[in-house]
Amino acid sequence: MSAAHVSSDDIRDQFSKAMSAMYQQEVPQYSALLSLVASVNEEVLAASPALRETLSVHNELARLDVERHGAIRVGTAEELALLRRMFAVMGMHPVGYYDLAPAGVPVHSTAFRPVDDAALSRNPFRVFTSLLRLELIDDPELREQAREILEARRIVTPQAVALIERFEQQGGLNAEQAAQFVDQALETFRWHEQATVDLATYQRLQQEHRLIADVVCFKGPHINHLTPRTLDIDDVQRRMPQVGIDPKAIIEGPPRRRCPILLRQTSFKALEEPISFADDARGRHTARFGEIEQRGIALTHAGRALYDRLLSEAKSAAAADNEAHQAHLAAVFEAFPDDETTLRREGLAFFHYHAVPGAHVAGPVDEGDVERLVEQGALTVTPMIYEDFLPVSAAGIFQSNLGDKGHDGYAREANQQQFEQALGVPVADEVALYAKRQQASLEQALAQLTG
Ligand code: OOG
Ligand code: NI
Repeated sequence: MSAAHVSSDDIRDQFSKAMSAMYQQEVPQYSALLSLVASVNEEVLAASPALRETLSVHNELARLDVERHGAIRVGTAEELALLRRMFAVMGMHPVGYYDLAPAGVPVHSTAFRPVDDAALSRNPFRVFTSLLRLELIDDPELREQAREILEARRIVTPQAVALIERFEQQGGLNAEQAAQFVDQALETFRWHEQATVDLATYQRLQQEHRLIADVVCFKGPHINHLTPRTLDIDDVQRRMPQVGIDPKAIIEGPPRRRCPILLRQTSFKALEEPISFADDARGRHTARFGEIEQRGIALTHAGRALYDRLLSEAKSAAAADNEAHQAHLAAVFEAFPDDETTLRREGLAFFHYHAVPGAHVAGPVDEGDVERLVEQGALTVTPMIYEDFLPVSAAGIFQSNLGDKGHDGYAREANQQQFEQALGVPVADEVALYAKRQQASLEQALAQLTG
């Protein structure tokens, strides 16, 4: 990157802000959700100076108000591959593979997100991106029709394509090009109230699966939700109805804990919006919603296996409402250690290590000395935040927006290889990324202590 180039982190920051402004304008209820989240966050901070202090030490206060993620759904391999190149301009790379077919949603997905410490701390904006699995449409004629409709559309403007190519050739964009890129990239995610198909086609696709109609019948992959970060998701869930927002029934993910783990999410139900069809018929489409998230510590393979086991244990007794669900979850999750030291010593979660400024130890030290150095106060440890998604939670979010008429699970196998072929590159392994960052922080901290 030359000095004249804007950093990808800055482009992502500009883009996420532009996307938020566009979505607030398109979906006023989302603005209402943002205000509620802002009040709850302020109240939490006012009530807990200690939390404010921790957040400010970890440089978290400034980015509390930036959206944490959005989601889109695309129809073809070519679209997915082109968006991969678009997101790369913003320093967002495909991490993780999520198979939603078992939950009756005919897509598989990845998250485009920043990967290194500096980029994540600058702006962690990520986009959960799903690829429709057309092969799951049983009716061959409908499948072919959907394919043709998708092949005829262009979801990225020619100007954006040119700027992506510019970026790839030059290794960066200058300020003017970056601003143009943000403007043009935004066009891909805009809502179109005019469907590209006639009413009958829409209905046939809708009948096959509501999600298929949503992906196939429009000019592009409209952003279907954005998600701010809250400091108290239980409070936001409780208060949504008070501001006229209809929340989904339960908060997805782990229960409330002293040491929050992974990711908790809830959303408001998708709005019914007026649309018109190519034959001038009028109708309504339900796709767009708002979501909130609260993130906790990233788990190792062992921690994740324990989480998955407890979650499925808890699921076998599905609860009637959120309060009952949370109480039941909390009881089952008593088996999950809930203090940082145990999580670390048992290798259940990932941490950042820091050398205490001014501390010095006579070397050599290695990883076997970590416990002793922490006890001596030479090393400090902070939780590494989970940056990814959870397939069971994602399925719950999808399903809450698909109405009563859910779909049985598709029996077809997950097909990461097919997804990666469409994407054009393998997805990164999220657990390996956390492990690498933890290791790097430890090596750096030990080097500082003995340096
Ligand atoms: C994506 C649903 C999943 C999440 O946060 O887990 C999701 C979609 O509806 O397209 O956004
Ligand atoms: Ni989401």
